[in-house]
Amino acid sequence: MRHEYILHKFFIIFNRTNLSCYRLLFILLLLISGNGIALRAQQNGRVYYSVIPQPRIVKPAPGDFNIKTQINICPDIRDSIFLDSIRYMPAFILSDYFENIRYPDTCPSDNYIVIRKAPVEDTDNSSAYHIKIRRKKILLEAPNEKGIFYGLQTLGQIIAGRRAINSYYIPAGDIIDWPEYEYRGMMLDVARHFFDENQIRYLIDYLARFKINKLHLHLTDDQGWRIEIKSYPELTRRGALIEVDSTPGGYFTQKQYSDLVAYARNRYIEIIPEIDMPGHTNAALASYAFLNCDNKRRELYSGTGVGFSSLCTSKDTVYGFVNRVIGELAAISPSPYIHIGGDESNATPHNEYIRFIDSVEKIVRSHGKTMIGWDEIARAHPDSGTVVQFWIHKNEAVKASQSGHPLIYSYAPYMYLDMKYNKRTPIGLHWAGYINLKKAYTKTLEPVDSLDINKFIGIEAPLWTETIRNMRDLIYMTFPRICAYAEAGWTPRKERNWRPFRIRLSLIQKLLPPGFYKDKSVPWRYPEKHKLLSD
Ligand code: TNX
Repeated sequence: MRHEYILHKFFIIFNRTNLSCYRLLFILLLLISGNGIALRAQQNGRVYYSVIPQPRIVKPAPGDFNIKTQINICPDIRDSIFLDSIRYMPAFILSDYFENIRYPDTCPSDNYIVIRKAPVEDTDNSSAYHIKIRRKKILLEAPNEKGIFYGLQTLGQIIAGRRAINSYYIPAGDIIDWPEYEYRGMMLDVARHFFDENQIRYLIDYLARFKINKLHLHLTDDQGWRIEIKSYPELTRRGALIEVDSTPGGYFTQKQYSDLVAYARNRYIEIIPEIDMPGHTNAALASYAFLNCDNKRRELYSGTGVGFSSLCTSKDTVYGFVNRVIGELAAISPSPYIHIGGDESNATPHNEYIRFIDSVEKIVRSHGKTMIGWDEIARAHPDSGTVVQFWIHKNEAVKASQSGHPLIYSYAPYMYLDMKYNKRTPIGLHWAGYINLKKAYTKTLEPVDSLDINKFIGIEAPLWTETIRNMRDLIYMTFPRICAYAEAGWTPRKERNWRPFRIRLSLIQKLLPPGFYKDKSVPWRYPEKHKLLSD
């Protein structure tokens, strides 16, 4: 740690001065010490670049790149389809930092970013990128558009961090990066309180900055059905009317849903839809009488209880309903996954539950999708490709991992975004404990009991919205914890380090949405204290 601060201070002084003799001295020092300084910077250099999630490999190099108000972008790409899809990415991601982004026909001799389609050494990961920051240029290489997107997000954070301390220099170096896990998600419950497409777009923009790549939407629950199903119009005509506390609800038309999927996709985020069943279905039971065993429509529900509702799992017509719902959803959702919930079905007899999950799994597969379910589904006999989302039941999760299922880590005591930060948090629940930023950062992906962490395809942080009423609440509970989860999902364990994470977070705090929670463990005034006087 000490080295890190000293090195950081050194760079600040180094960057502040334009005296070339100091620079000469620095280069001399480098030469004398061989790789000494560079290596130390690498070992202790987690704040060398202010990036969240922390990149896998960072190698400092001598010198620095001077950020001016204008930048030249020079794509070095022959593949015209590739070129078309990345041409406007730099402006889209870097426009906050440059008054003027130019695309000159011939590249100038300094102050430019070259973007190149090229493999990244030592990996064939489809999200990989390599950034080389040198005195006169920055080179960004990736084998595909997604890698370029991630590289530009990284570059944006680096610049934001330098700006935060008033520096217009980026220390030179190499960043070679790709994610540890393919699945890095957040879940939003739009059933208890509805969030519309514009609100979700706003959220997506911030999630993309931290390389989150899945957004799971919990579309149905006791309090509301939020997705148009053309075969069953009552589901939204009646089932979407209200939310918790009887405030007006809402839903997505299929068109709105598809537009949202496309918006997310442009930011390399996949939307995964969930229709929760056989429990958590009061909104459906209140819309169609035939879904109930007694053929009586239920009243709409605006409370926050769980475990009281169930589809009538013994009726053939109910399976016909599920088939048409999943069919319509599969048709508008490009994600390979459909989430069927399966949690807290306390009102479904055990044997019926097993039969139901096994049947629904076949239905999902018949529509060409892979099923995801909450960990209770491991009590049934789903296909080994079915994904089990571990939220609380350790035995079920262990059973799932032993029978070869891929798992998603969402363990409630470490990862639930609806858990309060501490006793004084005005909103949220605390049934799984309090989750401050440090716990979110250090505990996520810790083995629980005998669970084999190698079976996990990634992580997902769920935000249940019983007490989350609006965007302000959503931002307050999600940020900055989602940054900790993003890092758990992307950065290899040995590169994850709580103390420098706090400083990186502080340096890029401007990239968080206004209204985020200022967790006491973060030195939020770090940039002010380290602000350079000149530059
Ligand atoms: C448990 S997590 C639930 C949700 C609640 C949440 C509140 C899960 C699969 N089920 O229905 O909203 O707790 O934290």
